[in-house]
Amino acid sequence: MALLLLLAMLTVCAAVPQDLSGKMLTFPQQTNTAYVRLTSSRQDLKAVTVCLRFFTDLSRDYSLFSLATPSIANDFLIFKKAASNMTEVSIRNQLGTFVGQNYKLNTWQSICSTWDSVSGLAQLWVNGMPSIRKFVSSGSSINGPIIIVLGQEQDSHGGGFDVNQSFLGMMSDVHMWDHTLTPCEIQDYMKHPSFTSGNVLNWRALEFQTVGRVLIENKQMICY
Ligand SMILES: *[C@@H]1O[C@H](CO)[C@@H](O)[C@H](O)[C@H]1NC(C)=O
Ligand SMILES: *[C@@H]1O[C@H](CO)[C@@H](O)[C@H](O)[C@H]1NC(C)=O
Ligand SMILES: [Ca+2]
Repeated sequence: MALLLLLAMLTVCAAVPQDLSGKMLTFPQQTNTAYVRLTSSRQDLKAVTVCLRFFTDLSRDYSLFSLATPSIANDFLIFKKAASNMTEVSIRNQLGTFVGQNYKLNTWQSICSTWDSVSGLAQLWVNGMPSIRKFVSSGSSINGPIIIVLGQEQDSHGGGFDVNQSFLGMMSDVHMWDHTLTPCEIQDYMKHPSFTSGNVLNWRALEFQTVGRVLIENKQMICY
């Protein structure tokens, strides 16, 4: 009996990885309740690369990728500012601001951010264009039970959402690595479909949970 109960609980708790190749997440409504929560068993990250593609018409602030640990809400945050071409990358609650990279509305865009805890340097890539390498935070790794949220920005571990920082639009190809990708590997992600999947988050085998109105749809191709 106890074994059956345990099995039943495991079935409910363990998210089964899904292959989302060719799919996108659609966030169709501005809310502070709809989001996607990504699961990773990793608890200690000395370096990080996050890449994703998105499509939006927002010209206010919004969150693209929000990773929180219990004591640090902005442990790895990619946050687009309303000011055109300005993005913040917050790591271990330290803020790095990147400017002058070309964002476009109503088209698919690729973004990647790298960071390592030894040098403390972060770098942001937008549609193939690199930023400067900027000091953000060094000396300690991202540590603790991590919660990753797409669609909302966490002000606390798994919550504290603000409708005015929510993401509206579509997102795809979310990958995360436990090391910094080289510039060539980043360009591979941006320009070729055959890049190597993330080893922390892998869109081709993603463990996730959607909450509220978020849809998984086939990625729309543009036909001419
Ligand atoms: C954004 O960046 C691009 C390329 O760097 C530039 O052409 C464009 O004028 C910038 N937009 C604004 C509003 O500064
Ligand atoms: C969101 O922004 C709108 C428009 O600026 C404002 O009226 C509203 O109070 C904001 N909501 C929150 C929760 O901050
Ligand atoms: Ca916030």
